[in-house]
Amino acid sequence: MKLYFNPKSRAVIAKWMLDECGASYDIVPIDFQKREHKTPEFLKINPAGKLPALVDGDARLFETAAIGLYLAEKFPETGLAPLVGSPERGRFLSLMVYSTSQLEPSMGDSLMKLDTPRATRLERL
Ligand SMILES: N[C@@H](CCC(=O)N[C@@H](CS)C(=O)NCC(=O)O)C(=O)O
Repeated sequence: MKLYFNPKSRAVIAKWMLDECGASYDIVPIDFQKREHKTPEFLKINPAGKLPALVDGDARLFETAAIGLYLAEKFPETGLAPLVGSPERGRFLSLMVYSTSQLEPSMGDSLMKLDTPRATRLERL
């Protein structure tokens, strides 16, 4: 596998997941200043031109949550994801998607001192 990586990016999350899985992978350093994430070659992997991105044979992945889900399924022996069809699976999938669709934007709002609409908050995880 190849992880397209910059240490000042969400790619650290994907790297953490690869390490948790004990996966064998190579790091492809991406220099944001040189806009290496906007080259035609990289855009074939992630058309959004963002990190992280992971290549595994013919599989090309982007979005942190998608990479986490993919790796959890690729390495079932780690027990990082509840089995497909198990009752815990629904909560696992919900929280994986929530992490980047709701939680992260709210954190961004907070950092930028913007008010987060109450409807996007989970009162109890
Ligand atoms: N929702 C995406 C967000 C990806 C993202 O915004 N990545 C940032 C780094 S943390 C990036 O590549 N920014 C460079 C740019 O947008 O040009 C994910 O979770 O993978």
